[in-house]
Amino acid sequence: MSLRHILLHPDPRLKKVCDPIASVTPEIGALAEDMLETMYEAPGVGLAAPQVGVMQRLFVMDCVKDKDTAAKPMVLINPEITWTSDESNTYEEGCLSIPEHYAEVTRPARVRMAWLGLDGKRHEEEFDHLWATCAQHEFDHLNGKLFIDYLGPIKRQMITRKMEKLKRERARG
Ligand code: K2U
Ligand code: ZN
Repeated sequence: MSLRHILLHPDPRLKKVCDPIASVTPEIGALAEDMLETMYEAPGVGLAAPQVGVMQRLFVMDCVKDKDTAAKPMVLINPEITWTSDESNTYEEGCLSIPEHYAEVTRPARVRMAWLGLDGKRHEEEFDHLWATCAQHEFDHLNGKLFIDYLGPIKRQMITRKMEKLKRERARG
């Protein structure tokens, strides 16, 4: 297992539509393992493959936050949204590719997703609460969409300008 570098916005790779995964290979398994390790270390509750520079349709998530509850790491390959609730939920979202910026995003409160598991089988599950928000946030990443894309142009541009400054400062070391 190894930690992967998380790309920071703005980066053209974070705006691309990712490619489907043809088969669950040992390399995909290793990538998923690295992504889970990177997510827990960040820390975060989700991470999508394009955030670590892999332009393939895979994300991981574990939204268990209670330390007395067993972790529930999930790996979703070629995920599809099969149903969304009419009810909405507004959550103050962040993103590991846009650190220290948060904004309210409204999404369907519940969502059903179908995906290919590391076991090679098809899975389908309904998510609610933070799981639903996270799953939709990660699914957006696979289509090159960031949570700031739901904001107005002024706020989105302000965040982008601040991230450009942060990247310039980090590049100077
Ligand atoms: O995709 C990512 O950048 C991972 C996000 C996923 C996420 C964003 C918003 C709401 C839920 C999940 C990271 O986990 S951001 C850190 C974080 C941690 C706990 C709750 C919300 C955000
Ligand atoms: Zn994100």
